[in-house]
Amino acid sequence: MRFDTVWRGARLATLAESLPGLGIVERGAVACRDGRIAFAGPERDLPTGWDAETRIDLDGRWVTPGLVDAHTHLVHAGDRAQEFELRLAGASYEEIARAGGGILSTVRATRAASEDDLVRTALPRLDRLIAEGVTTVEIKSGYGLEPATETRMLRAARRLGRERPVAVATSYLGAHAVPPETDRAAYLDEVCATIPRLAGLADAVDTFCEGIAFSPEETARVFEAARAAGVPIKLHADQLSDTGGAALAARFGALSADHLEYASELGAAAMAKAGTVALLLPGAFYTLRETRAPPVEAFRRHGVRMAIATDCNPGSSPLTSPLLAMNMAATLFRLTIDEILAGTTREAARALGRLAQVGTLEPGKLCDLAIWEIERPAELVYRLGFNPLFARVFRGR
Ligand code: DI6
Ligand code: FE
Repeated sequence: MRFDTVWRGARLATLAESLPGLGIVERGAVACRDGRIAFAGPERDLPTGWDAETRIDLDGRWVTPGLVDAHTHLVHAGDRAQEFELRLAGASYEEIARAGGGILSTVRATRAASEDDLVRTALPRLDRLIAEGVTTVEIKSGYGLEPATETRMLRAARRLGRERPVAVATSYLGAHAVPPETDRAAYLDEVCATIPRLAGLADAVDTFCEGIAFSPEETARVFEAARAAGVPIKLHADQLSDTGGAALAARFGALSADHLEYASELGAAAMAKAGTVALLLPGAFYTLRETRAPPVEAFRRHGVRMAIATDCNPGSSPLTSPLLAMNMAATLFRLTIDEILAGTTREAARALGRLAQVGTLEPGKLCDLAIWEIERPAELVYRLGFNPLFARVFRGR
C-alpha cells in the first residue's frame, strides 16, 4: 500500500466513538492518501509492505483531529473597545444594545465596508485560530441586516476559505437584530424571502432568539423558511434569559443550540431527543460576567452532546483563542478534559453537520490534524495563553 504521508511515533487522540474516552492510541500512526486519512491506529497495524512518499517521526507527540470552531462572527468591521470601557464603568450589554450600540454599532461599520475590507480585517483573526490548530471554522453573517451587506459578509467568509488552508462553514444570521430603519414584521419578511435566494452562500440559517432580539414566534417563522428551503438551522438560544430557545431549536431539528446559559431541563430533554448539539460559548459568558452557567449536569443526564466554540465577535466575545475557550469551559463550566477535547473536535463537527468528513481520526475522513508538543491531553486545557501546537495539517498538507 502506498501512502502520500505517514506520521509515526505518535500518540493519537482519535476521538473515534467506537473507542472509549478520547480514543487514545499509544505508538500510533496516521497515513494520508489524496488528502484523506487512509489509516489511523497502532503503528504495528499499518498494512504490511506499506510505503510512503513522506515519513514523519513525531517522537511521541500527540495528534488530535484539527480543531473545529463551530460558532464565530469572524467577519465584521470595526471594534467595540469603547463599549468595553462603558461596561467597565457599569453599563450592561443589554443597556448598550437598547441605546443603539452593541450589534447595531457593528452593523454601521460593516455596511460601510467593502468585501475586500471585510476579508482583510478578518484575516488576522482567522490566522490566530489557525495558529492554534483550527482546520474548520464556522462564520456567520448578521452585521448587515439588509440583503446586500448580509450577502457581502457571506461572500467574504467564503473567500477566507480560499485565502487560507481552512474549511469555512457559513451561516446566514439575518435575524440577529432588527435594523433601525425597518419595522420588525417587514424585516422578518425580508429575512424569510432572502433565505431561498442564498443558494451556495449559506450552509445554515441561524437566529438570535432573545428579549433584545427575536421572540420564539418570530424565530419559528425564520425556521419555517429555512426548512422550506432545505437549509439546516442553528440557534442563539437562552443566552440571557429562558425563552424556551433550546426546545424550539430541538422542535425544528436544529444542528445546534448555542449559549444556553438559561436553558431549562425540558429544553435539555428535547435537545437530547432531537440530537441537537449544545454549543457552549464560555468567552461570551466570561466577557459579559454572566453568573449562571449552562445546565451542563442536565445535558449529561439527558445525553446531550456538548461542543465549545470561541463565538469570536466584537461585542460579547472578542476571543480568537480556541485554547483559551477550552480552559474557560473547564474552569467556568466544569466540563471534563474528555468533554472539552470532544467538544472542539467531534462534537463541533457534529454541530456543523460535518461529522462524516472531519472531527475524528478515522479512515475516509479528510486528513485535518493538529500535532501538539504536550505530554498529556489535559495540557491543551490547563494553560492560559500558551500555544503548544507543533504542526497543523489541512487535507494532508
Ligand atoms: N449573541 C452573541 O454572543 C453575539 N451575537 C449574539 O446573538 C454577540 C454579537 C455582538 O455583540 O456583536
Ligand atoms: Fe454568537
